[in-house]
Amino acid sequence: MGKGKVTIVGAGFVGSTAAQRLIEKQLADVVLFDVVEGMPQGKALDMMQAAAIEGYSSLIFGTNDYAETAGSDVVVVTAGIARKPGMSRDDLLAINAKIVKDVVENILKYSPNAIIITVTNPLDVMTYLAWKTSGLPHNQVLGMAGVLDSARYASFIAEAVPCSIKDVRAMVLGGHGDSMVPVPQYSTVNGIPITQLISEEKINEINERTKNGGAEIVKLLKTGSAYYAPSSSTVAMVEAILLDSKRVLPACAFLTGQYGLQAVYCGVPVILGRNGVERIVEIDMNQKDLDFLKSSADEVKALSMKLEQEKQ
Ligand code: TXD
Repeated sequence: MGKGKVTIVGAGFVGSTAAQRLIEKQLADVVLFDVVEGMPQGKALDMMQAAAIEGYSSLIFGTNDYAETAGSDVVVVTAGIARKPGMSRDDLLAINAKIVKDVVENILKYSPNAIIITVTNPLDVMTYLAWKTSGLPHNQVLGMAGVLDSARYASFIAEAVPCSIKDVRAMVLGGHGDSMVPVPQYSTVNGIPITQLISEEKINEINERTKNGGAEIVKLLKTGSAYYAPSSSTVAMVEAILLDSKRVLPACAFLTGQYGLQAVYCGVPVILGRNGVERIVEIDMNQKDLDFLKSSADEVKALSMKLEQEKQ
């Protein structure tokens, strides 16, 4: 495959940091879109000038015009507002729904066959909405959350053992909210289950910290939410798609009966390649975790329905 084209909609903290990581890795040329006039152009110019020192040859272009996004292979949607202290991800529902719908409609005019990765919160519902609005096959519309939640889990595991984070493989499934499901039995240090390395009490503590990982950072920052790890996570997904590398990553994907869940977007392990979600991997889970996954999916479904009712 030749050099790809990636559009990032929303040139805020997550969007611009993801753009920077993408061009530094020379994965694709990037179009950075935002509704704020001049801002994406300014950031893109700044990053283009950094290329003289960093030595990357990917191009980045900032715009307020959707026409410039034409022919994108992958479109990342980070447009919206971020959480403020005390706000839940769901408080963002109505505002961000309007934005995401508008973004997807415009993107499709110029890139009718793109793979869309949503990042905007509340993540699972926004991914459902993006898919509904797009009319695309569901393998082409997915959301970023599990990679981030698993990265947070991995960092807490490495700290608790303690061991190199390079050897940690962590798994967090479910919705991107308070009901996410860290899965210790599938989390390992170089193949060794963490249950053999960390006490049950400490694992429970880490699980809770993972679930509140986003809120912990929001509270510290006071304005805005996390963006370094979120942008890394997004770029890992874009990379797997552009390079068709078939990585197994947790992502928010449309379920058609897997895990006993029907017609809902939820975080599960998937195989990511050039066609987006190429397979949903069903792993054996204990009943307790399956119940958690189901209630997490039920919450997403309830919010998606609330959104549809509000539209009417
Ligand atoms: O795990 C995850 N999925 C997440 C999600 C991790 C981190 C952040 N998460 C969510 O992503 C967060 O709750 C927000 O909903 C989005 C974006 O977070 P970010 O921190 O980047 O927010 P910013 O800095 O406020 O950037 C949002 C940009 C800003 O520049 C706006 O001008 C722009 O979105 N915006 C728009 N762009 C295009 N089109 C429209 N309509 C629009 N409205 C706002």
